[in-house]
Amino acid sequence: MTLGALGLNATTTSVSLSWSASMDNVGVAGYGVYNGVDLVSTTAGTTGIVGGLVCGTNYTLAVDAFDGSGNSSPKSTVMVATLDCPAPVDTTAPTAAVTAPANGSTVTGTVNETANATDNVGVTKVEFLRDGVMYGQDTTAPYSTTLDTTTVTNGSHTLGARAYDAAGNTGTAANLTATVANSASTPTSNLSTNTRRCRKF
Ligand SMILES: [Ca+2]
Ligand SMILES: [Ca+2]
Repeated sequence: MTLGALGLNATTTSVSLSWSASMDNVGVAGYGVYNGVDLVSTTAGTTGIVGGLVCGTNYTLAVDAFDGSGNSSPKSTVMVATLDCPAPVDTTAPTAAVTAPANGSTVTGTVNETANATDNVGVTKVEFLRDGVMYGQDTTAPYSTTLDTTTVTNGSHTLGARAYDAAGNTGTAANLTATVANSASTPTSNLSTNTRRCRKF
């Protein structure tokens, strides 16, 4: 008994095999399908499936024919690789922390808000939040933006940050509190200085 070449079709976890009937068809009782030296299944037909395989891995599969007396043909073997494993899905959220200004600080004019952000794959964006509303963003480390505090009311405000990764996971930093204390008299004092200078001349 002899078998011809094996036809095959691989998925990520299985390989389907097909073969032509043995030339000695009259005496064939069935066929054995092997993964390496291990017999996977026997069949009277001319197709078989080897399942439970690992993606992206090479296997040596084989088929032989046997007759009713326990005689087997030489194995017809084939080397086959299962399909590449799918890319792993990133389910780990980034972490973020605001690094400036200091919690509890008093701020005036234009201030820099900076943040650290990390991710198991990569941070794609950091959004900066004032009182929970995004007011700036940065897509490259180091992460920072500027806040013009003259556009907000004097008093206590929260500053936060939210980091994103490419899979859409987000990590939100703990808010810090800063007190905005812009003085409305600042332009007046400049005028006073100018006035004094004028008097000298
Ligand atoms: Ca991630
Ligand atoms: Ca940056």
